[in-house]
Amino acid sequence: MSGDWFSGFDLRQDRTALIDEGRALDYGELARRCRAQAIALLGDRNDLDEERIGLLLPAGADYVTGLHGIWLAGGIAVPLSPSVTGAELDHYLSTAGITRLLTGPDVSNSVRAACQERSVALIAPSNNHAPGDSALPELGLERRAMILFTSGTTSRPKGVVIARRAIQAQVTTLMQAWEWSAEDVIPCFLPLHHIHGIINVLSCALWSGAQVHMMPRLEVGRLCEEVAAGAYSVFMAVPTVYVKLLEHFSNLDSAMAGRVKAGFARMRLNVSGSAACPVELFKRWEAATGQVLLERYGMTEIGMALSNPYRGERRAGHVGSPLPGVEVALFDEQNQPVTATGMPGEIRIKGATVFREYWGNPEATAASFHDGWFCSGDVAVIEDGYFRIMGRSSIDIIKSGGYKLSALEIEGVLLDHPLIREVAVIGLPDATWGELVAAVVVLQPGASLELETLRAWCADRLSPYKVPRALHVTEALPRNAMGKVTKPELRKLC
Ligand code: MCA
Ligand code: AMP
Repeated sequence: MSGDWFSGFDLRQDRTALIDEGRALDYGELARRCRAQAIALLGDRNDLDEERIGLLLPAGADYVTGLHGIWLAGGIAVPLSPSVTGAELDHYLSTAGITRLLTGPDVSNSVRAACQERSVALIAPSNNHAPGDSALPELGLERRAMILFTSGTTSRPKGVVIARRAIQAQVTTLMQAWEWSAEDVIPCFLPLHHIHGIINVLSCALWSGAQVHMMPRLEVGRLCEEVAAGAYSVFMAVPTVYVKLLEHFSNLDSAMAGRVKAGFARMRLNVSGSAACPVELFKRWEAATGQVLLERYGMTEIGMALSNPYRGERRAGHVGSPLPGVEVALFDEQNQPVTATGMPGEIRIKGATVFREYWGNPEATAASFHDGWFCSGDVAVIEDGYFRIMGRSSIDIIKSGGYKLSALEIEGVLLDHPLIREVAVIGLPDATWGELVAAVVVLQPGASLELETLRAWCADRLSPYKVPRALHVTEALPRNAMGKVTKPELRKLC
């Protein structure tokens, strides 16, 4: 993989790869910096031998050279959320056995403390020296390259291990299906600790020789000005971003709104994914911009699996059909393939794009596969060859603004609150965020608790997007005969 990727960087030399804070970086310079970073990481070693190196940097050139530097030196990159709290970081450091954290000078005290506690060295990007002709290791496709933490049906996030072969397969299937080319220009504002930002946006673009405009966070106003100026040809986002853009259009004067919409109309592709795109949103986006959103379906463990066609009918409310090289089928609860049209089944996936394992968790890895198929936990039907997602098999997974959150993880944290005796966390439907985190709590006798007090208490324990947005205090949680909280009933309370 490194051969393909970096020879690609070298071949393109003078073409712009990245725009970072208004500065252009060409592929030749990017390749040089990646090698310099790899050599700095290697020190006097020949190969990092899958050393886990955390990456805690905003979207920018240092992030890209850090990621590729780790890959070139034979390490495993562990990209982390810039909003990570000390407690969350401690779990990532210990689970993945991270030894060094590549980060900037303005790292928070809680991150410093968590690293100190685990003897993890904080290192700064080092990519400005001439790399010379020092040798980099020869790396095969089976080498593990990345660990991404994902929340699920367990209380703490699991580390999804992705080997070079899977990265290559994930990137190349999308390049083929969505017809990426070196002429493309894309903004990169999605977080760079998830597949959507890392693979679909950044890696597909760089592998194709395209141009990426790095944005540490979504700034809708600035983005729209650039869109109006015709900066981009491809746009990828979660449904929440399209909702926010439509809201923004309605606040612009009509001339500017017209220019922004025309900017979107001129692009060759607008993609939506990471969470269900409501049919209503699909239609509103088409009415505003003329763009028919291409909705696709993926998961941290498998990259992208299903996509509406680039050429052909893109069907609202559907996620399309299997991508090239990805096998996808529906199975019933007896593990039998579902063959009848319109019958629901669990989406299962096979192919080179699938992850290797959950780091250090063979039980969870084994439990997530059946007969070689990865079991997604998502339920779908197939209609005229188009998959339609019906829901998830677990009520404990919440999708908020494209982030996958574990109700159990949030409950575990809230239970430490001194006034909370029992808690159940659920996702409430929300037009902007898809789902919003809501906590239903039973308090200690005589206690009272306000949402804002709880949110403030959560601030240094949970990333902002996991913090409950709604709080409901109740006398007792509804439970079934087995004593298990019946979460569907809770929705009626909120
Ligand atoms: C921000 N906030 C959120 C979320 N994001 N609350 C709940 N859910 C969220 N997702 C909070 C902020 O902390 C803040 O809280 C308030 O909302 C407003 O923040 P704002 O600045 O307006 O939000 P934003 O910065 O514009 O973020 C919205 C966002 C972001 C751009 C949609 O959530 C985002 O980047 N989501 C994408 C996640 C993603 O890439 N997922 C892919 C994983 P307060 O007011 O209290 O300060 S899934 C994946 O990779 C698979 C493979 C796939 O299929 O793609
Ligand atoms: P993550 O593990 O964070 O990558 O999230 C993957 C999950 O996001 C999948 O298992 C689905 O539940 C959900 N997802 C991704 N894309 C879509 C989509 N287009 N429609 C509905 N759900 C989606």
